[in-house]
Amino acid sequence: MIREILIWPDPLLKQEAKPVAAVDDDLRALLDDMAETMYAADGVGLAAPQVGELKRCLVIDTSPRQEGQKLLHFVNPEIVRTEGVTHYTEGCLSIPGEAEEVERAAKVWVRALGYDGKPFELECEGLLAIAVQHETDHLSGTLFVDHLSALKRELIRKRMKKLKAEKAAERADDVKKAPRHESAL
Ligand code: GNR
Ligand code: NI
Repeated sequence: MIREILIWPDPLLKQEAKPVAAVDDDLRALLDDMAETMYAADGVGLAAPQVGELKRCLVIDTSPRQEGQKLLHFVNPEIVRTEGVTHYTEGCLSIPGEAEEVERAAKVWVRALGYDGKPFELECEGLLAIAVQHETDHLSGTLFVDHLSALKRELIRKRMKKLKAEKAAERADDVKKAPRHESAL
């Protein structure tokens, strides 16, 4: 099932996500929804808080832009080592239409539980390293705009508020146009 992606600013996106207690069928259903939602939105990653679930899990698939990659699931991920510095122009599905350069570690080692609940450690470079840092940031309520100057962040906040107002107006309009339910006649 495709879920609705929250648009920043949203109070849920600022919160710290809670550790996952068990990788069970309920969690796997959420991970499946997240992957479906990420692909539908043409993203390379998605963190659970972006669909309103304050759980420490994420999905990443950089294969459209990175060779040899595939869909990866991370439950309770932890970056255990970083190396080097790089700059990357980042976007975020919760901040549509915006992209800004952010400083990140060039290489990261991440430890997590997989889709099967088994622990693994992965060495990440390139876009995958960027995505892991961007997504784990989401789990602590941090978005790429929090790495920008206050001026840039406030400009983007204004544009997002306008976008959200437009979306809300569109929705109200859809309700008006929709044929009435029998019980409402
Ligand atoms: O789809 C996404 N693309 C992207 C590009 C550069 C740096 C980070 C990302 S992650 C983003 C999807 C998203 O918002 N994940 O939280
Ligand atoms: Ni994001």
